[in-house]
Amino acid sequence: MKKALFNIRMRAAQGGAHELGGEHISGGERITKQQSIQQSVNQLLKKAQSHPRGKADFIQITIEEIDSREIKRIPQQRIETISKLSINEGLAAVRAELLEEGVSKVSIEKAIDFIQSVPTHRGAIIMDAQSGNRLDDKAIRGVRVSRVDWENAGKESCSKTQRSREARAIAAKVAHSPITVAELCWSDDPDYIIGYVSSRKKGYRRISPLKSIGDMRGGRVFFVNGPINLVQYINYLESTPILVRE
Ligand code: WAQ
Ligand code: MG
Repeated sequence: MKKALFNIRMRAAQGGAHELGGEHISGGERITKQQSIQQSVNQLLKKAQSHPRGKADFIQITIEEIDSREIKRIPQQRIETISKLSINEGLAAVRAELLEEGVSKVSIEKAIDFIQSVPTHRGAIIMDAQSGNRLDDKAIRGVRVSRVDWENAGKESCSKTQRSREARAIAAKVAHSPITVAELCWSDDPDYIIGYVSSRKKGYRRISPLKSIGDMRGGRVFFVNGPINLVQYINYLESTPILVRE
């Protein structure tokens, strides 16, 4: 018998729904079995309701069955930790890692500028790794990576490690696409100053600090070498169900 799996996703905003101009507070993704739906919904609701970015007045939780035959299982990435003493040194490490991935200096600066700008986007932007031009047309919504989780999700412990786990699941899915050159991310949560550079070849490099406590700016950039099939790439990121092996 085929075991049904469900994708659960949450988005929360303040000042109304995102599409009505509300400010993004939080989002989350789970893939769970039928019997764990309630637990996952509770976890995501708790995340939305007790978020350091502020009080959400719009929360949407979507539950969708996914065909377990469509699910791909992929390996997790190698993790490296780069800890620096200052934000400037942290950002210098980001620049060095991205240069090694073949991302141009122009693109690197545009990506950092983008993540340091407001308003915060709900999803990621897709950027040409050479020109630094933004390639997607998703405006402030950005591209939301969905349908991704750890293979044995639901067993995680505290919320501190949970944040890194969620980020590593997203990064593994993004890096698994041959279209992705590299990803740059840091949190938009004011209490979390660690970010990462990730790629299929070199894995997941946690880098800190990339901002100061209290800073609400953060975001994600996926670098690609153009021209790409944008529709196919976004479809993979949003819709292909992926479980990351522990
Ligand atoms: N798909 C695309 N972009 C997303 C997604 C998603 N599913 N979720 C978040 N983003 C974008 C969005 O612009 C957010 O503003 C930004 O990324 C940051 O999201 O190992 O917590 O969920 O300790 O705040 C890095 C962990 C944590 C480093 C990153 O991101 C480590 C984090 P957040
Ligand atoms: Mg956040």
